[in-house]
Amino acid sequence: MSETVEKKKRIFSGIQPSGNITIGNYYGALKNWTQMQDEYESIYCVVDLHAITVRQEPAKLRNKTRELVALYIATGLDPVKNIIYPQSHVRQHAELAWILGCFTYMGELNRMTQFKDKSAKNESNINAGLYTYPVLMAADILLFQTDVVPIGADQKQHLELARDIAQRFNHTLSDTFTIPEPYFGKVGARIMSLQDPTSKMSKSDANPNATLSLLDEPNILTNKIKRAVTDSVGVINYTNEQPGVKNLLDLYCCGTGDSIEEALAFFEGKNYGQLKASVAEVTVNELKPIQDEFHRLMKDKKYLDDIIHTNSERASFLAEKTLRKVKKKVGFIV
Ligand code: ATP
Ligand code: LTN
Repeated sequence: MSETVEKKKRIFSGIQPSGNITIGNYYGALKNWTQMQDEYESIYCVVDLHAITVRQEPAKLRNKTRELVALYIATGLDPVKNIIYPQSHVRQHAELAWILGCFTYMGELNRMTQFKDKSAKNESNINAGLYTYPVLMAADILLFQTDVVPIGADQKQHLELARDIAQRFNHTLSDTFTIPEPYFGKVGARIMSLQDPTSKMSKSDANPNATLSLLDEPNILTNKIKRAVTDSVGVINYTNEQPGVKNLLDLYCCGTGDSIEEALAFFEGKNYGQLKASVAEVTVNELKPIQDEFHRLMKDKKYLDDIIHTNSERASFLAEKTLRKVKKKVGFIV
């Protein structure tokens, strides 16, 4: 009897090596990735081409890129089962981005809220790369015929644009790209700043107390959580009127795997101090093993460089298949 082996669906996602990875990046993206790696064929990229849309110090960028590869592995992503690599090692990203840029309207890019936010923060360097950033992101995704893209809620608009570009290309020049679907985790899709819980926790935040870095020492994590902004209500509710408390409950549930209802029942009658102590304990327990593994991996530069080179070649091989097809469709001699 013949057995049909179902082909695994493909995942692609990425994080910029542009600062200290936060617990928002972890719960919003990385942790979901580790939970999806058995079910999907997964490609995880360190998007260094995206990172230079904001000025970076070259030596720091190089270190951060290697560190992020190590962090991907330390959080539990298997570098043999999955493809883990830096974006700049696979030139097809930039090549496809140029072609897709010719299938993207300025009107669409003008509507991107991340561009508006980032240009407000970088007034002296509103460069064309920052503007066309979403086209490069579309190229990342479409290059691998990706089915599913696990991201935080802030990337929803970019993913919708990637779908529109793919559909436009397919309609104009016949079916070429798989249309990707977003995947958002149940909790943790939007972890907020500890100091301003109405804005998202961001690794480029200038205030270190606003973010929990994945590599913060346990006592630093605990102190930052203790200092998190709450409110004067004094009762632990999960509501938009109490964004600080809501964020702490999200952090608690991301760490324990509890539902919000379970957490609310657990904290009933307790005060904010107790909530913060529990969040700190859960966070330290979650991050400590990752930190230990990260520090171990960072000592083995050869291992990391081998992973980077082997995986970049694997990614390049897959990317070239799509790029060749695209070049043929647009009328280049291939
Ligand atoms: P930057 O501040 O440099 O723009 P960032 O912290 O927003 O960085 P990215 O590299 O842009 O991080 O995002 C990597 C992944 O982490 C994306 O999938 C993004 O949606 C997710 N992510 C970022 N911040 C959060 C957050 N606060 N909560 C949940 N997910 C997040
Ligand atoms: N734009 C994303 C990072 C990113 C990405 C991607 C995510 C670049 N390319 C492709 C998913 C798929 C961000 O800023 N978080």
